[in-house]
Amino acid sequence: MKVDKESMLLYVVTDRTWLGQNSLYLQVEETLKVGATFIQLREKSMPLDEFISEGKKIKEIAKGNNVPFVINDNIDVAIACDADGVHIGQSDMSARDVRKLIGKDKILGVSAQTVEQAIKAEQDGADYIGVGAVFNTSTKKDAHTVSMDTLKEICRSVKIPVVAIGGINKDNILELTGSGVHGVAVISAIFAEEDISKATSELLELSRKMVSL
Ligand code: TZP
Ligand code: MG
Repeated sequence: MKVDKESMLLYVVTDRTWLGQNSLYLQVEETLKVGATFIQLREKSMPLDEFISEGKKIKEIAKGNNVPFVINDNIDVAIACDADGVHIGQSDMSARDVRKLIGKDKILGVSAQTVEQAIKAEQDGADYIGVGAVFNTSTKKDAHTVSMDTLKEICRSVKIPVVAIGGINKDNILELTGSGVHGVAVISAIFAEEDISKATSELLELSRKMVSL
């Protein structure tokens, strides 16, 4: 499975922070059922074997909903569970090396905070770029803020799809209108919400509006 601009519309990144007694599988299923267009499994402190078996299950859910599925950061896990691809940051292995490891058919997403990083990622074989944090967020403590000007410049500088991330919610998403992004990636605006289906549907509709205005 490869990505197109439409798959960036509502890119969902998982987080267990607000999970409580609920099941991450059911939550992922819920967001995909109502139209989330991409799923990234992000686990920051899970033993490798658990991460792999979780990845295999999420892969089936994503496949059943025909949505691309990537693993955050961990290339070994992505390969072991035969995910559609992997998403890496600037402090991870270089995009060029990751591309060699996963092959040309897998999805490679790269986070970029500057125009130079975005151009390099595209040259190194990235399929899409994640840019952020575009707004303040408490979900990722070490996130750097990216200005609206830089976001626009990145969108103008690369041909591959660009998805904005960081602090995006239904109240500020339309501020991204005209930036050139193809969609939004969110964590708390979905997983911190009581009603995940409703939050997903609302964001999807707003994202469609944002990219078309
Ligand atoms: N990368 C940049 S900001 C961020 C990540 C993973 C966190 C996004 O989470 P939220 O809750 O949507 O602000
Ligand atoms: Mg990372």
